[in-house]
Amino acid sequence: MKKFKRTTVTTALPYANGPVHVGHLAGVYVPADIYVRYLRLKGEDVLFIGGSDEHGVPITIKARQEGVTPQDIVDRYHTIIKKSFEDFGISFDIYSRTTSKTHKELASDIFKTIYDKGGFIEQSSEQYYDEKARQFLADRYITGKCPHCGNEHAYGDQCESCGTSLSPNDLINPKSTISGSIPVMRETKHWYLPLNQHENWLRQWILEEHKEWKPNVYGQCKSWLDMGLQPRAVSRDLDWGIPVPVEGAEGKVLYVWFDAPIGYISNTKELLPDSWEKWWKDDETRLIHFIGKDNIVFHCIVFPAMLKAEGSYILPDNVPANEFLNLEGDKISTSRNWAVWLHEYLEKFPQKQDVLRYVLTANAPETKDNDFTWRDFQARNNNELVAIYGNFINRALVLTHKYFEGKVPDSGELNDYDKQTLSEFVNVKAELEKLLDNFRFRDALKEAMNLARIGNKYLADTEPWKVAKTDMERVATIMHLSLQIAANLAVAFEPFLPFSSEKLRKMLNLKTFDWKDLGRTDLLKAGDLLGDAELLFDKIEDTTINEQVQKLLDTKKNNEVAAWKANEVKEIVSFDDFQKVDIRVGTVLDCQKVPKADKLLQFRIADGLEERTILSGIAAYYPNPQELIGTQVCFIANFEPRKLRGILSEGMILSAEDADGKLVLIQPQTKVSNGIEVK
Ligand code: B3M
Ligand code: ZN
Repeated sequence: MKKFKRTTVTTALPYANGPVHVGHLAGVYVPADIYVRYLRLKGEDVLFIGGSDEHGVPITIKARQEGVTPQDIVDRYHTIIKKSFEDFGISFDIYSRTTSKTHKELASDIFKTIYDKGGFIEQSSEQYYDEKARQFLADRYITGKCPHCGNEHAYGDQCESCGTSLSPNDLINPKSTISGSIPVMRETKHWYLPLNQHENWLRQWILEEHKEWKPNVYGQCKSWLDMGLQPRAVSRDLDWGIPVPVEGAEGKVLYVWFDAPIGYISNTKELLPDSWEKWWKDDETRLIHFIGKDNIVFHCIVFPAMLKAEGSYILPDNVPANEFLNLEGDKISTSRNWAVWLHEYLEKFPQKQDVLRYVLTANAPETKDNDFTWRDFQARNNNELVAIYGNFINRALVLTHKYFEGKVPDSGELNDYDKQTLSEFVNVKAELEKLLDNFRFRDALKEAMNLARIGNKYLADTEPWKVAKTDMERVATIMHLSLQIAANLAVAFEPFLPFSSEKLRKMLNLKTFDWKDLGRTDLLKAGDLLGDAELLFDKIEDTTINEQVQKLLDTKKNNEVAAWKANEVKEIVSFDDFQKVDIRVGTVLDCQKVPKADKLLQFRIADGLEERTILSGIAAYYPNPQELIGTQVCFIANFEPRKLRGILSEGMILSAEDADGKLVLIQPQTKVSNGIEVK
C-alpha cells in the first residue's frame, strides 16, 4: 500500500433546502466522523471538510413556494444543518457553504481552466421554454400526465405516483408550474463535459487500480462504465447559481453538480488560504469522499473527470459510499415528513447524541439498505449501552469509590482468571484498526462493545461486592483491572461515542486520549484519584418510545389525507331524477348500538309524520350514541326498506366519508322542522 502523509476527508454537501435527518447521519456524517476521530487519535494529519450545497432547482422551487428568495432559504437551512452537525459532534474542521465568495470564485476559475484547455464541448438542444415567464424550464418546473400510469401531476423528471423516471418530453399535456402556460420548445446552448473521452483512463483507474473499493461502489462504477459514458451538460438555464464565466453565456449558470463538489476544495481554501493546495494537489495526500449511494457516479466518475480535465488536482483514493437507511420500513422522505429530524430528536432526547450515534452505527447501511425503528433504538440503548457498557463503568467507579475512597488501588497479584481476561482484550487495538481502516464501522463498534462485555463479565464473575467481606486485597486487584478496562473503553469508544468518552475521561481523571494506549493495562496508576461517578447512559422508557411511534403514525395518516384525491364526477342527472330521491330532516329520538353488530347504530327518528327506525353503519365513529339524541340528521325517506340483523331499516341516514374512511353525519346547521325536505 502506498504511504500517505495526510488525509483529506470530505462528506457530501447536503442541500440547504431542509434540515438533516437520521438517514444523513447514518449514511455519511457519523461514519466520516468516526474515521476522522480515529485518524486524529492516531496522531495523523487529517482535514475534515463539510458544507452546505446551496444551488440547484429544489432550492428555487422551495423559495417560490414560500414567496421568499433562494438566498433566504439557504440562509435558513444552512444555519439549522450546521447546528445539527455541531450538536451531534460531527467534528468538521470547517463547515461552509457554496454561496461563499471563495467558492464562487474557485468554481468559476476551475470552469475557466477546463474551458481554456478545450475540455468542454458546446452543444445546442431543444428545451422547454415558458414564454410567459420568459425562461427555460428545469425538468422539475414542468408537470403533465404520466404516460405510464396516467397520474395528472407527474414532474418532468419523475412521476411520484408510479416512480418512473421521466424526461419532460415524455409528459402528456405538459404545463409550466411557473406561469401555468403551455411551454414551447426552444433551442439553447450548453457546455458539456465529454465523459466519453475520459472513459479509458477511468476504466483503468477504477476497475484495475481500485479493486479494493466497496463492492457496492465498484459495482455501480463498473455498470456505468460498461454502459458507455455520454457527454454531460455542466450548465443550466437558470437564474440561481454561479454564472458560466465565458462570453455568450448570459442567463446560464453552472450545473449544481459541477459546482457542488468543488465546494470541498473552496471550503478548504476558506479555512487555509495559504496552505490549502497541499490538501488537494499533493500526491502524498489521500482523498476520501464519504457519500450516499445516490452520489456515487458524481464522485467516482464525473468529479474525477472534472479534476483530471483541470489538470492539477489529486483524485480520490477511496469513496466509501453507504446504502440507504429506511425509517420503520419506509423510505425516508423530506416531502412526506417521513424522517427523524436531528433537531427534533435532540429536543426529545437531550444529551443523548451518543445513543443515536450508537444505534445508527450498529445498524449502519454499510452493505445494504437498513431500517431504523424506535423499538430497536430503545432495545439497543437499554440492553447494550445501559446494561453492558454503562453498567460496567458504573460498577467499576462506584465500587472503587466505596472501597478505596475513589483512589485506584494496587494491582497486587493477578490470578489465572485475571490473566485470561487480559488476554482477551490485548488484541482489541489491532482488531479495531483492521476494521476501521477498511471502513467497517459496524463491526468495529461491535468490537469496542465486546471490550465492554469483557469488563462486564469480569465483574459479574469475580463479584468483588461479595469478596469484600473476606479479602480486600483481592478486591483491589479486581478493581484495578476493571479500571484499566474502563480506561481502554474511553479510548476505544472515542471515535464512536465522543460525548460519553469525554464524560468517562473526566470520571477516570485521564489527561488525554491516545490511540496507542489501547490494550495497555497501566493507563491508571495506583493512587490516582478518580472523579465523581455518573451514569453514562440511562434507560429509555416505553412511554417515550410510544410517543415517537405515535408521531410517525400521525404523519402517515396526515399523508394519506393529504394524498387523497376526489373521485371523478359521476354521470349527469336531470332535475327530475334528482327529485326522485326524497331527502328529509328528522330528529333523533333514540340511538343505540345494535347488539352483536360492531358497525351498526339503531336510530329512532321523528320524521314529521310519525317515527321510523333506521340502521346506520357508523357505530365506530360515534362511541357515545346517546349523545346524538336530540340532534337532527338527514335521511333518504323513500329508500327501499331492508332488514338488517332482523331489524327493519326504513331509510338511509346521510354521512360523509373522510379520506381515512371516517364517517361523519350530515346535520343541519340550525334546527329546522322535522320532515323538511333537502333540496
Ligand atoms: N447535495 C446531493 C445530496 O445531498 C448533493 C450532494 C453534493 S456532494 C458534492 O444527496
Ligand atoms: Zn406514473
